[in-house]
Amino acid sequence: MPAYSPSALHSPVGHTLDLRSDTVTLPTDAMRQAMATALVGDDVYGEDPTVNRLEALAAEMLGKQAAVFVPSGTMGNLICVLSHCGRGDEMILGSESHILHYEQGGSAGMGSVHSFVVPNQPDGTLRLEDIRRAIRPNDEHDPVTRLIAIENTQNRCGGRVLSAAYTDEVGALAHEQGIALHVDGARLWNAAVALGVAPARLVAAADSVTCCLSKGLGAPVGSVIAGSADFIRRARRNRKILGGGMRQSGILAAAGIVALTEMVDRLAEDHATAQLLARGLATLPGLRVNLDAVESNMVFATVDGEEQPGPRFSRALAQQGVLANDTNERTVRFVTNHHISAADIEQVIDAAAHALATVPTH
Ligand code: TLP
Repeated sequence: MPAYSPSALHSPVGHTLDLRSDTVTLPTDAMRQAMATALVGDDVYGEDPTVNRLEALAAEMLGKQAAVFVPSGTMGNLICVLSHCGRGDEMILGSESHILHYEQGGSAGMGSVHSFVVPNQPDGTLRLEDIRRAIRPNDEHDPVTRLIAIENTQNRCGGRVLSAAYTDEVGALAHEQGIALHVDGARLWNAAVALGVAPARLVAAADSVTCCLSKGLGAPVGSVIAGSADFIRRARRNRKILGGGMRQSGILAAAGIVALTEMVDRLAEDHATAQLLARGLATLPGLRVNLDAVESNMVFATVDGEEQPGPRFSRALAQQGVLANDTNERTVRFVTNHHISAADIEQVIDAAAHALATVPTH
């Protein structure tokens, strides 16, 4: 059994398959090896050679002048918002965005940044006309629009992939008004693999991007922010004030380098298992899956039935040794990852068939 196997998880039926998120992925043997032997120094002094190497690699892959290593995607997004906006400034963001739903309102709480929410379309985009309407005129009643934030892949819309052309259009609209564009690219690598496009191309129009190393890429900790050299200088200051200035963090960055050099291409396998899973779940009476919406490593299934069918279904799945998160009273999210093989998918579908039998349908 390899050291990184998720065998610590046991269920009443034996080996647990964890599809709650790709955040559950454990570091590979190559990562542990790289961590054990990493050259390190004090990164607050800029003296950790491994962090410096990771930042240079990330900047190059993302086509930006500079990058900074941060502890998490949440801190990365917050640092970017703080680095673009001042108190009372406004950010335009999507109704299904991670920044809106899952970051404790940190941009307001920590930065006094106001949010103007526009609806995410089912394909994960924000309509350009909605963005245009949301941009404030130069009127002393209004806050100042400083930032537009989009998400690629778009998590709550189903892991939807935004094209480079769309991002270019949002960037052009932002820049013609003197507004910055931020991409929450927690899973930008998935989008790049799904489209067969370089990550740098996907964020060519962005002024900043946050990308996670500890989701599908499997690193234990960390995200990177990339942008212009001047932006990254501001981001470093904001990382420090948030307590994210780390010392011998090359230990962590070493795993991040393995993530970026060895783990990106294999995301195609997660996308293939998501397709298998989606097609299998769609055959089960009582579950609905929009197959056209499955573009990366996420599958959202809507559960028919009464009395909170989503949470009931996910609880029953857990009894069958399959973990998945209900995202509302009817919907359950499955995220494929490098611990879930094509062969495991049969077990997941089997467990789903059994779990559905427990959901009341009167
Ligand atoms: N997403 C997590 C949960 O927080 C919901 C998940 O399991 O999907 N941006 C996006 C689009 C994300 O999906 C996430 C994590 C983050 C940012 C935050 O990353 P971390 O967890 O590193 O703070």
